[in-house]
Amino acid sequence: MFSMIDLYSYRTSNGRKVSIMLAECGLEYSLHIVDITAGDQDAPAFRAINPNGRIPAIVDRDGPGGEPLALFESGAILLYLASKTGKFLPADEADRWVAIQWLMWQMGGVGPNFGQAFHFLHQHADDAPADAVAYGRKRYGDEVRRLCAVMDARLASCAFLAGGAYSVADIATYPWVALHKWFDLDLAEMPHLRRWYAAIGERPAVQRGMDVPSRDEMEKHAQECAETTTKETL
Ligand SMILES: N[C@@H](CCC(=O)N[C@@H](CS)C(=O)NCC(=O)O)C(=O)O
Repeated sequence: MFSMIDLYSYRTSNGRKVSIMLAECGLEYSLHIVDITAGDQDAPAFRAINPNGRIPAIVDRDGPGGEPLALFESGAILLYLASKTGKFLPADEADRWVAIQWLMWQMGGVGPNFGQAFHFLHQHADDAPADAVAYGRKRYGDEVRRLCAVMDARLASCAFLAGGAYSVADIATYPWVALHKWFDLDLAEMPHLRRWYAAIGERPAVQRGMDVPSRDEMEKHAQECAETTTKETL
């Protein structure tokens, strides 16, 4: 099927934000797997779309004025898709700014700090000095717990991060909270966050978006890459 939107992504929290949003908006798209473990993000063709060399990115061939638009930064992509479809961003001006505020809070706080905590817990180099690893774990682990406490307090008085309505702020934050077990976070200790996490996890579009690329798609992509490499080296 021909789709107007190309999604460049991988099975990570930042990538999943956009696949959830596309599923929630009911937008068809063509998926291009960018294997960030194989360095695909540095390929010149991808750098032409995202000079920052990170997933996710999209190209909307039916962008503003009918012209193609390439976009990177998951927060910008969510706002663009919300503006394109009129979904998941409140129409009321004050409510809209509150939703943008919580989206920015995710982009500047949750994403970077959860990402660094994950690195120091699970991805650091084998020869990284033990005291540096311990320092990183404490610094970013403390920040992850603080951010979760902020969410739990906010969600004590609101159904969703931006208030009464599900929005891009929730879509951006959910895939990071979904990693809670990797951070040894016990959601039972944060009942409001746990309630929010369970409610969002029940949404069919969220379930579809979280599984992009699927394990089958990843395997197929890896096989295709191996075949291309074999042909090129013969
Ligand atoms: N602020 C960016 C962060 C993007 C980002 O860090 N993506 C990661 C995957 S979650 C990536 O592409 N990593 C590749 C690398 O580090 O080389 C966004 O939200 O889009």
